Amino acid sequence: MNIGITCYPSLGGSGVVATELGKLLAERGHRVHFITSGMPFRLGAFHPNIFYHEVEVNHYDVFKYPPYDLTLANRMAQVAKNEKLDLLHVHYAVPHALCAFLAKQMVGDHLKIMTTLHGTDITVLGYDSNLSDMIRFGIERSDMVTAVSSDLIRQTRELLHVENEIIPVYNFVDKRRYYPKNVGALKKKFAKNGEKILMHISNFRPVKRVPDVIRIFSEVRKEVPSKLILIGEGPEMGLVRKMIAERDLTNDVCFLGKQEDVAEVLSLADVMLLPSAKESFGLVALEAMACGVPAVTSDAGGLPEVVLDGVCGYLRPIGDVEGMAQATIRLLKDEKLYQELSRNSIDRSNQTFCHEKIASQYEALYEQLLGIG
Ligand code: GMT
Repeated sequence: MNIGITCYPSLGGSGVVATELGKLLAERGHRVHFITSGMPFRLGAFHPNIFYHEVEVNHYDVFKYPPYDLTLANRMAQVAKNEKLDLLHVHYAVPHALCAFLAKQMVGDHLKIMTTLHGTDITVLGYDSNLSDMIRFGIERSDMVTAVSSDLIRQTRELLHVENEIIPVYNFVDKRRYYPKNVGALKKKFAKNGEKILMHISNFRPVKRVPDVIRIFSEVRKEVPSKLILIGEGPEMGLVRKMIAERDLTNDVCFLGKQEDVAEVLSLADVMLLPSAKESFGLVALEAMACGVPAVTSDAGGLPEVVLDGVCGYLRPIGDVEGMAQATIRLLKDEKLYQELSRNSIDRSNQTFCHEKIASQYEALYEQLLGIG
């Protein structure tokens, strides 16, 4: 198949999933065309079946706002014609589903559109009355719609009253790159006295509740000698640094900033913390699980579909700092329990969220969309 993929190319779960899926499809012999505003950051090495078509927005004086959406739609139509695309798979409803619809109007009905909903396109933007009708329209005009968890489907229906079918397709992790790595020597650099390591990775937006991470860590270290590694950057970083200083935690917290390849650092962690207020899936929890790192998370959104409580981590209500701290302490103090949850985490990520399995699921849906196979 000739497949066009559009996503946000910067750091973020939806871009990661779109890029990794494109790479898997290319490995399977499909020709994959990324149509994006920048090179997707996980694209990596050259592959003969992967093509990159940049969307360049011109800044004419007459425009107060650069017309990115129209330029993207035009580029999608151009690539669809020149490369004889069978379908456009767009990740994130706004503006991508709308741009794809416009491109389809330009090239003809044979171009099929699959839209994958990732979360904030619904759970945040869906509340914005300036956008909600447009998001619903984009979803309804797609030929096929998938979402990364059942909870996201529920929320899409509740919030936007969308009636067309939405198919659940979970996110995945590539077990050839995400597995427990031997990082003993590196671990000593962060925890030279053998302290346990808690980790949090996000875009530091309010929705991630990073201040809760600091509160949880503050409780845990009273009982278990431990360090905290924070990965990512974002608007709450100032507040987080202030909380760390106020609590006299500066020497126990390490900031690694934005990291392009977290597969290399995840094995440093003993526990992954993700206390989010909203999380349609929680890709970072899955990536940690694949490396044998149990996750302690909130029970927001799709997280209960990823992390099974008491099996491969612990889920506590949003804002239950004490509950998440106690669960972490329990896990870190009981080696037998820890090993069991770590093993279960690897098994679950390999079975339910295996890259091969999910790539085949998308491939089968493309074939259904195109009426082949
Ligand atoms: O987590 C974010 O804020 C980034 C966002 C994105 O669009 O990249 O992530 C969303 O999509 C990821 C991939 O499907 C999911 O794993 C995240 O749970 C989801 N984020 C939210 O729902 C807040």
